[in-house]
Amino acid sequence: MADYHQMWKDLGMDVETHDQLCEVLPQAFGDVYLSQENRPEGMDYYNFVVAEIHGVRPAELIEHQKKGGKVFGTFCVYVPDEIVFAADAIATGLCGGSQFWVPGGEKVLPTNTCPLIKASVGARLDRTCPFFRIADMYVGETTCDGKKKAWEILAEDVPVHVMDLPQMKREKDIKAWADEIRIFRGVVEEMTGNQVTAESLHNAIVLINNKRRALSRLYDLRKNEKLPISGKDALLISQIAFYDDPTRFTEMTNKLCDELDQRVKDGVSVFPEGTKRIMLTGTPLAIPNWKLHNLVETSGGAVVCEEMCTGTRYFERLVDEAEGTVDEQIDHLAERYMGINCACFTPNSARIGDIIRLAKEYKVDGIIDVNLKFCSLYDCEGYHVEKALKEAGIPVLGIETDYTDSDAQQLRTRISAFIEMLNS
Ligand code: BJ8
Repeated sequence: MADYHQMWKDLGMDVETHDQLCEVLPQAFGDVYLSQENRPEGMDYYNFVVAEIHGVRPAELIEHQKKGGKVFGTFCVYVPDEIVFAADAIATGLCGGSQFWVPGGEKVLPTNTCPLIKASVGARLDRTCPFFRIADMYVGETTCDGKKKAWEILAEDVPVHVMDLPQMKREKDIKAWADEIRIFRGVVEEMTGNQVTAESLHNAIVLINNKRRALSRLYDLRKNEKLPISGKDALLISQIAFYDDPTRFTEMTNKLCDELDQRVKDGVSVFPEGTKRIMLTGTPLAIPNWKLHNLVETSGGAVVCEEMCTGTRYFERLVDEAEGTVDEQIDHLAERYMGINCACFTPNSARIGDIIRLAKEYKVDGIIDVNLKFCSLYDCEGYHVEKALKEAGIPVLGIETDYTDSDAQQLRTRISAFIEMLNS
């Protein structure tokens, strides 16, 4: 990575502690990613993004701010990036996926809080992530209890706007979410000094839909019997989608998909024939959480799909691109976003339908139901997920884990046994 120390100092970061993270990340990335054989050439771009993860994109965001632009940090796939981009601002994902930030979060949160929340709070309070320093405003939501309380803690340190997400999906809830988006529009307009117009919102909807189209194309390629790309690489792309420039990301992902199309035509696969096809479902895997994919793909399996927010929940279904008033377009946004099936909703039976549909589409042999430790929403929903999968005759393995490596060996044993069972 180039030298960004001055930029980090200017951001008020704890550069010394941050250096420790910079030291371990390349090794971890090399072990998990660069050791793979026959990777598509198009992955070079994403390798570069990771190598420069706290450099290139943060520098772009700072450049944008120097020109008077604003940056909004988000933590959930219900927050509509379209509103932010329509006001000439930039949205960037902020979810923390590393154990490195967890102890910082534990200084202010109970230990039995989900690691995603602890890492996100720790990254801000310990001043060890440039993205968390750069964002002018954080946008939270009322999805789970831990997050709701985390916003209150973060708000002591940085401006936070919280969107009130309904927890049911009746007609009135969709209307309520549209109203929340209208309030969010006002907040973004005030913060940026820019108007969200019918034209700018339409352009932003097309911009983000194009990103969804590219991801959808990538995932479709994973439906092939011969897999042109590993699950690990697909996960990395999904993770990068949250903070890369959307236009460039779409272009690079489509370019990669062109290469993968050719691989499919040539019958190239990155896994030996007969490798068991595994789908992951459950809580999101924020960057740099590659633990489970790495375990599966070094235990004789291939991850072919993620029914997760770092997966299909992020890109499935497009926002209606019909031109109209800002109000009409906000209604379209509410419709699309309320179609995401997170465990914070009750009932959430549509998610079960999604999992079974995806299992068929991706020709899945077995499913791993993943729960981040202390996420009671997905943990409790696991009852219905696993029951439905058993009824559908789809083998399932339920696991709970966190960001540490302490359970890696035990998980490897269980995952290997599961894959072996699928083979027998
Ligand atoms: S739409 S999954 S991104 S809330 S933080 S709920 S893991 S205890 S991240 Fe999420 Fe939006 Fe839902 Fe997706 Fe559980 Fe942890 Fe809460 Fe979490």
